[in-house]
Amino acid sequence: MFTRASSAIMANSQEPDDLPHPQRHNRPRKKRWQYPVAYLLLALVSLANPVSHADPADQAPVKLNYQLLQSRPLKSPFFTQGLEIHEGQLLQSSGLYGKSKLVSRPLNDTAVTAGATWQHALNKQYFAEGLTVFNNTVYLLSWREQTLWRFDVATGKLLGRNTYQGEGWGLTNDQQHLIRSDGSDTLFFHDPETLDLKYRLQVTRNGQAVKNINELEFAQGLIWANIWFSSEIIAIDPASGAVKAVVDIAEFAKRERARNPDPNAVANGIAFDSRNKSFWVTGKHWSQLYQLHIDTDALTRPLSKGQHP
Ligand SMILES: [Ca+2]
Repeated sequence: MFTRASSAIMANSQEPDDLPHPQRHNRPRKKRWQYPVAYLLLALVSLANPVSHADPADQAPVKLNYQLLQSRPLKSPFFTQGLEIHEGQLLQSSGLYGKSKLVSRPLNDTAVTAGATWQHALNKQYFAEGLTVFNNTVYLLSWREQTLWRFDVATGKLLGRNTYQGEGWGLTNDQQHLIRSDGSDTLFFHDPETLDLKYRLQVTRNGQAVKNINELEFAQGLIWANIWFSSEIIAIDPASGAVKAVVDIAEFAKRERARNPDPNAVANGIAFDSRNKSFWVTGKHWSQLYQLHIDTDALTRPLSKGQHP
């Protein structure tokens, strides 16, 4: 079903020259030699102050509509912390101490109990968090244990582990870095091999910091993210950190809450299927996976320079 179209683009088409200039025609005319000097001074001022006149952080995000393509029951309860699709396999991690696990199974078989392609149960001292697949390796975060595991995506074989500073919430990658959230307004870009921290990116919406960033998904040149205790999914410009678009899946959150009043059963989990450009979303202890076609045509504004395609 479609949600009602609602564009939040703030039109600001009135250019300075459209404004009245009551004194424009009363100004004394400059001599011809003064113009090159004025332009030179303007150029020098611009070089000294390389600030864009159109700060993307100041622009309101676009509200994107979606179409529900299908919903699919999840028979096994997942306290979903990570969700990603790799070559038709759905990788899903589930949190909580003593219950944490990582499962890989065919995407078209989520409702069947025929079994997973492979799975791991974590030791009880670990709380599983976000995951991502890069170079045929599954990377899995832990919440406060500062441990990241690496598994072979095809077999599930443990390849190794790394440590990092801070908390692990969501994880994705841009084909160059692992991108981690920690529940704050900051995304952390790590070297996939060493896990060295390369840089941080603050996420802003209308110029204001966005906190509680949770599960992540890099798709269509943007970083899509759940916000803890919100039904809104934000789409972040990976170059500027500005929120470019918002998708609200409140109808599914309400539906799930009617089944399960647990206040912790919030929306969490975004997986992009590149084969048909659809998004699968779910939540913690949700009963369903929901496949959406998100209308990204509304993202007509050009993305920032340096952004990954
Ligand atoms: Ca994801």
